[in-house]
Amino acid sequence: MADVREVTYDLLRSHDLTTIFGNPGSNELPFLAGMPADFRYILGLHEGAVLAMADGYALARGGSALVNLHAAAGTGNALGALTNSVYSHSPLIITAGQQVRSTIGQEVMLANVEAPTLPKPLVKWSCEPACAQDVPRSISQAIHIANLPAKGPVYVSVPYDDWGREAPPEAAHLLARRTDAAGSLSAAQLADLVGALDAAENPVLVLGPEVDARYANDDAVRLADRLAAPVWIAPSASRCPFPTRHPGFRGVLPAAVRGVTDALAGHDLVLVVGAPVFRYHQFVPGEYLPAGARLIQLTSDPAEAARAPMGEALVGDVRDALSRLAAAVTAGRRPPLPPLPERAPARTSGERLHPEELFAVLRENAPEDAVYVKESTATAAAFWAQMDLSRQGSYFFPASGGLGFGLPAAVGAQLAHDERQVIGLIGDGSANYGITALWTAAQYDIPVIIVILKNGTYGALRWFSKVLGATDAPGMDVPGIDFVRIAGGYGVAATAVRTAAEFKSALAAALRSGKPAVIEAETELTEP
Ligand code: TZD
Ligand code: CA
Repeated sequence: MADVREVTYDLLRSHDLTTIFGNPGSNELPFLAGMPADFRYILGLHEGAVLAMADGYALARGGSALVNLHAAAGTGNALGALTNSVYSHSPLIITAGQQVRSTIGQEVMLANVEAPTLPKPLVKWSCEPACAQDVPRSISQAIHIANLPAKGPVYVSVPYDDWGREAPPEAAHLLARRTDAAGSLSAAQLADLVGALDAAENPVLVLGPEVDARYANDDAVRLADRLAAPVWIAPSASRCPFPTRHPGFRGVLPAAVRGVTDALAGHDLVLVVGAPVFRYHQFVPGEYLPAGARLIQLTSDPAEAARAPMGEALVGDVRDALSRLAAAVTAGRRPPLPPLPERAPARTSGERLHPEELFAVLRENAPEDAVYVKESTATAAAFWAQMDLSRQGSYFFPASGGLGFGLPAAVGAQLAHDERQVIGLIGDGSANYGITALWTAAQYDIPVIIVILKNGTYGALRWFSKVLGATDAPGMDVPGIDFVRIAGGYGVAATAVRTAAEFKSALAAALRSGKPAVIEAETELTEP
């Protein structure tokens, strides 16, 4: 008879979860000992990096990822990173080792007291199975919950003496279980929506991360073309759902109430697809919508639909909705939009490399299908001004705003992508939260390129401090960090550059090397 551990490995294999991102402890060793040969273990040195690597892997792969943490301490270290997985709807299956079942109540060392409560409210679901025999079914339940809409992370705590117990025969059914969502708009809902779009004088599309996550970018382009409507990316963009050189592309909406309303002025219908309404950041109160505008949101997430402060919402699959809308709306009601004006040349500054120059070098020299994981907060405007992104899955940014995602997520994304170069664009502040992922890149030979934009300060906070009138707050600068030596210490080749020409040649060398590389670029401070 198979034991709980064997059945669990079979179950994980049946869901293509054969990569384990983890950092082990005593509670996890009984599960990990004798790991089957078709599984691989990716060791991260801090659980924040472990979780963000798994997240990057899941996002790039368009699937779920398995994480194994050590009890409460390991879970606690991962929670900051987990805030991003909530808002990127990453179906992470997080397991944590627990002390021997009969000793948890005594609070022995490394017992995870109230384990299922610990990761709340960040996880969609959490549990510690009621008995060893229910471990495989509980993990199966976790996997299905994580992957059904709205997707999101889940957590299962497993006492380590459970693994060797006999599994019940009915656990075999779990290996064949499949669940799938079937949330399409009804014919009547579709007809209403088509009617609204056809009747609108001046409709606008606002696209969010779910469009890119559902590989619906081309459907969005078809809809925009048929409507000849402009397209914005929803505020606080964590992905890029629309080609940035398309005639309709207008940029990323500002993350403030008044900024959104001003940008959408003149539109009578705002169709928001695959985004919350809205993820604001700066508090700039005002009217939530331009006068006379109707807002309709399409999302797979009932919570996103319910918590919006205005508008109507339809909950269902956004890809299905976009492709059916694109086929059904009346084309040719407006003349096609003219091509975008030529891009302004990259800004320069006297002394230091301007981020726009750096991004222009990337645009011209990195592979056209490169994947960018960005976590440099003061360079948002520079990035969107200079980059061309045209493909699905080309851009990832921390979805909750929690730093420590970017560098490890770039490593995880590169692990998922044999065929696309992943380039991390990481601030000299952000880099530190997940820096240990460099060691994982070196040890597992993951050829990610990490560009560290070194302006010596928490640039976005410098800008925010002006917005909030708090310019004399302490703790806003990060001078004196040598990333070349840090990267070298973790086993990753690194170079420092100061000019666009130096960056161009360092980038070319990194691309040629097929090895992980860090490029530290001294850059000018800019505003987001
Ligand atoms: N800690 C965590 C975990 N997440 C955060 N978002 C912050 C602190 C606050 N924070 C921001 O929101 S932006 C920022 C901080 C510290 C500055 C990041 O600096 P950077 O990038 O060097 O990475 P820029 O380009 O200089 O802004
Ligand atoms: Ca910085």
